[in-house]
Amino acid sequence: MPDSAQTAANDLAPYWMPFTANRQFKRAPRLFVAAEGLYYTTDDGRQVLDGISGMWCVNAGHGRREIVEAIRAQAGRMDYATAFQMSHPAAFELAARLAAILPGDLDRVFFANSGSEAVDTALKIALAYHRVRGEAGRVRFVGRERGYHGVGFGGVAVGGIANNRKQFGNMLGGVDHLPHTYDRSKMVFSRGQPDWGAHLADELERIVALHDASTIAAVIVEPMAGSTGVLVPPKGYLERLRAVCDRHGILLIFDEVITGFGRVGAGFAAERFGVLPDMITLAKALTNAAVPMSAVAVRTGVYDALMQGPEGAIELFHGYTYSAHPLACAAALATLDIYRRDGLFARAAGLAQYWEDAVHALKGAPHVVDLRNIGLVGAVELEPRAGAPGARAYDVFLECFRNGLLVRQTGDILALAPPLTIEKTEVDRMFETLAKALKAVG
Ligand code: PXG
Repeated sequence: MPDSAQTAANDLAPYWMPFTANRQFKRAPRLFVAAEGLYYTTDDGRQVLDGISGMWCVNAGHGRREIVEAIRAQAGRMDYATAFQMSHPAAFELAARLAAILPGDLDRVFFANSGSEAVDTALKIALAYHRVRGEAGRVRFVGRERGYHGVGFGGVAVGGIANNRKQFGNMLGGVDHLPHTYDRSKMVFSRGQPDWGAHLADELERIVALHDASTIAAVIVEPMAGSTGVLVPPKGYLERLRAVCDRHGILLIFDEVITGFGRVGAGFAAERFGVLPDMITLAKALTNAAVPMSAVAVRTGVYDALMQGPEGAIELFHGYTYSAHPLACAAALATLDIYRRDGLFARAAGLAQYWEDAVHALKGAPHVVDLRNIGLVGAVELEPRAGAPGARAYDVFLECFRNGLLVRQTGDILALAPPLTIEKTEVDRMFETLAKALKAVG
């Protein structure tokens, strides 16, 4: 690197990092400079096993040539075309390909660029759907405690994370929350779905009774809560949520930004758990994270309800400059090709038992108070250090990083979600590194 570029790279001040302790990070930066397969290379030349698939998104592993080539070819052919009153063939092809693999009649697809935008889009579609059907009073949303739905004003409001609101207040009114589904005393060390907790879905009946069904537009949940520490849905819970929504004409939205594309042991959580929502939000692994892109898949009935009025009228006043961006479409199509050709969803499902055993082998390791798993997702929950919530898990995260493993720390929980291409030997390596780190950290 020329001297001037080196100096610029060394000046860490200008970059305001997202969801990061900026001052702490900049005192001891951790930088990746390359990625291939399951491994990153750090700026000091070390290999680090990607135990979290980037951030729940690189499901096919890093640096897939087919995806890189598809992006390169598309960029050379046509860099951009507006999505408003114009389009390009790959957008239609991608929507059709998604419709073909999504469960049920989730066959209409709206494109955006991030999970947060997909969530905003789904919430707006829910409002528009009820309005066009003459139920304009349905303006309330129901989310869930410990839910994460991105950082838009809608997403933080329906989300159930106080920290994401306390700096900004809650600008979207009319939101209520279901209780989260985690109770350690009832489900500690459950393998897969806990047996206890289906009844928590009935809390929706209480919320409906409180506000009246005629005021509620939609319920939004992550089928498996990812960001707040891998909360696997209790057996029967999602089914009951669906039944209550049906009873009251409330739309059910599954936020599958994390769970989509093979992560939980099927193509989608809706499929894995056998519950069909009215909308699904997707992002992350849609393009294997190579280009930002998200989508909302909508059941045909919801779409059809909005195809009203004069044919020349815009049916939904919503969209983004980069909706269905050509580079993102190219990346997504190449990604779907890999998922299909390599059978990656089935591969992940096939590895899930081995993974589960590896996760639960940490039982009895220092500080471990709970272990959770579903598909190729795992969580290790630690006893917090007295008076210092999160500190112990952060130290484990650092220790793992020093020893060549990237995990995700959230509070006192470590989340694990490797690329679906991982081999058993690398699963073993992940858990050996983690076990050593747990012993090393006080
Ligand atoms: N919904 C869900 C379920 C998510 O997990 C979003 C929406 C927002 O997506 P965007 O693309 O706007 O970031 C997410 C994002 C973590 C972590 O620590 C999880 C996410 C993002 C960053 C960190 O688990 N998920």
